[in-house]
Amino acid sequence: MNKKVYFAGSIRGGREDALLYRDMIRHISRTDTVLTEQVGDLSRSLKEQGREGDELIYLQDTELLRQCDLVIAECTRPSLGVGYELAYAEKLGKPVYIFYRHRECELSAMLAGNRYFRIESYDTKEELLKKTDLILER
Ligand code: 6K6
Repeated sequence: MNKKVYFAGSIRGGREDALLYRDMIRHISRTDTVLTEQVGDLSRSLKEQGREGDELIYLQDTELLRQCDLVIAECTRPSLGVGYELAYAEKLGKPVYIFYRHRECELSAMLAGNRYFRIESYDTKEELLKKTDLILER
């Protein structure tokens, strides 16, 4: 089924995993629609856009959260924006799937302790993509 996926990943929290986000977005896009392709865009500037630019991002992303069927987040790199999006999605009752590399980070207790979230750890990109396929019922 063609699902509308809100993919969340760190931007100002740090771009170390941006290539991985791009590959995940490409993988999901083979059968489903990713509403947030910019998260995997390596060419975009991270600089503040000013209050108005940031307000547009906030308004657009919260609207996309209302539109999506589910949220998939990669949370190895901690990000205030991603944490906010996950709580927002929970309030909207959207299914939320969280991935992280357990060898590289200690997931926040505010995520790990919340049974609403479906949390999966992984080691390799191949494992991550296989687990993503299961979520998308491929
Ligand atoms: C820069 C790089 C790619 O896009 C940009 C422009 N900025 C943003 N555009 C769209 N969504 C954004 C932007 N900055 C943050 N977000 C949202 O917050 C995304 O949906 C991410 O999942 C999350 C990242 O938050 P931070 O706190 O790491 O920036």
